[in-house]
Parts: sequence; C-alpha cells; structure tokens
Amino acid sequence: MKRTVILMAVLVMFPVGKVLAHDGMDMGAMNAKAASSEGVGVVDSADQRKGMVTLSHEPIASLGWPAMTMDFSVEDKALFSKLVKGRKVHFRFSKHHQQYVITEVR
Ligand SMILES: [Cu+2]
Repeated sequence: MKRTVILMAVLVMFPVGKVLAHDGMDMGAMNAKAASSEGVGVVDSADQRKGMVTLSHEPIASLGWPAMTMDFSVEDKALFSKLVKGRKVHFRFSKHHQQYVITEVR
C-alpha cells in the first residue's frame, strides 16, 4: 500500500513524454499566464494547408517548459512565409481551445 502511494507520487512528479509534460504544466504556469508566451526554435516542418508547424523549441522559462519538439497551429497563413524549414525563429504564441497557436514570427 505504502509502496503504491510512493510510486504514484514519483509518477506525478516526473511525467514521461512531451504530452504529459505539457498537461502537468497546464495546471499551474500555463493557466496563470494564459495571455501569450515567447519562444525560440527551429522549424522542423510546416504545413500551410493544415495550418500546422512543428518546432524544436528551446526551454520556455515563463511556462516552465523544457526544450522539446512539438506542434503548433498557425491561423494567420501569412506567417508561413517566415516558417521555413530549417530556419531559427523567434515566435509568440497563446493557447486557444486546447491548442498552442502561433501569433507572431520574426
Ligand atoms: Cu513545447
């Protein structure tokens, strides 16, 4: 019984995988700072038709995120002119309806 409790505590403290990592952080930092965040990352792929981009971003301290590769949605199609595969970009994003949406790229 006691071992089970300890195991669960360890799993909660050290979630595995990027999806769990984000879910865990949504509770605190993300909700507290719902407005928008800034990041730096390299474009791994961009799909203008789907409005999606995959970035390998550096740690985002304001959200407590480690460096990771993840998908963002892009509603403003004009941003795809800057979301070129292999390019390092500075970007701003916010959370809309359970998705991270890029709102600015430079
Ligand atoms: Cu991320």
